[in-house]
Amino acid sequence: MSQNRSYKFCFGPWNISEGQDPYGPTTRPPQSFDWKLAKLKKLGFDAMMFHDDDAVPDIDAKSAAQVRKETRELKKKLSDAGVAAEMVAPRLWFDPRTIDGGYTSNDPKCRRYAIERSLRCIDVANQLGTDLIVLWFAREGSYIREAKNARRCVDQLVTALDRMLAHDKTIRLSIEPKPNEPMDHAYIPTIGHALAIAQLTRDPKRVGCLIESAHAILAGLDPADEIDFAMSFGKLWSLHLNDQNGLKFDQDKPFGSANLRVAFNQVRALERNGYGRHGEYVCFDVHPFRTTKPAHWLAHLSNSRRTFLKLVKKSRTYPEKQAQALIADRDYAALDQLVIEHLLGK
Ligand code: GLO
Ligand code: MG
Repeated sequence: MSQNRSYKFCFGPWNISEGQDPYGPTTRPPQSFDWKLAKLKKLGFDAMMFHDDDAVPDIDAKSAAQVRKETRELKKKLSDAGVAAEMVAPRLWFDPRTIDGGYTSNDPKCRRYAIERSLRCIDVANQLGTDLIVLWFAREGSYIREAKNARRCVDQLVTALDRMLAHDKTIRLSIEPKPNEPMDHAYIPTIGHALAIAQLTRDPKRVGCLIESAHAILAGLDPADEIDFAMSFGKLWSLHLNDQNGLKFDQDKPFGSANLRVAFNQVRALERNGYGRHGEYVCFDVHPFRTTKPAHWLAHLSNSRRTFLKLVKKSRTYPEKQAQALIADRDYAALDQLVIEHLLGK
């Protein structure tokens, strides 16, 4: 049904990262935004994702007029390069006012800051020509259960979502769930939670989700099932494909790097649901390994795209008839082997 569809690809400036981890400094020198933009196009990508402060560095220190001016300049740069802005996300996890959470901080002044910053982020998105706001609720959770009232936090999240929906009548909010890291437990850990909280807002139709493969795996879930679930609601508006080797720190490995079969099943789920038909992008939220030399540090992006396209082919050449016969016969051992041999190739 979706045989001739092609996909549009995307990554963010933070995906060309410098190798810092909690135990050591950077291992590669920083690159300029212009360099990243030029590389994006060369690698066959179509759009860029933005945090609000990727678009306007040091956004909190700037006046509304200055933010508008810098956004206008960025928009021109993107148009000249033929690159779209896929989304803008408020980065609510760096500022001292978000130490105890953004929308769910126990301090009302800090909650106010988080909302005001999010409204500014919406203005930036408007100017960049995207109606998509991505909300990764980095610090909306707790380190210890007793520190916050989880019931009140749900109300606070709804209040924040409602303020954003009221600020702009066309904007869509795409929630990116993650069960942990940096928090011990996050309040919106899965797609089920994201779609459920959407129903509590003033305009549920404009609140959807973004699935990141690694985040689903960290929640002990299968990302392909998360895709099918979200797409049953028509609410998968963006996607962060990557990979994750079990329940560890968030690894953001290249797509298919840890488990090719799990990656294959994600591609099959996207294919059967027609992901991309409404202009959605395939984004890779991947990072280079810390050991990567500057000369090779775009490989994780081009490799992820390459693996994705190869898996699209695998999905379109999957021996469906044979598989259906085995399913009808309940011969799942043979079905299992059919999948393995299909992935291994000739
Ligand atoms: C971290 C998230 C993060 C978000 C990004 C966009 O685990 O995946 O990279 O995707 O900040 O909001
Ligand atoms: Mg992500």
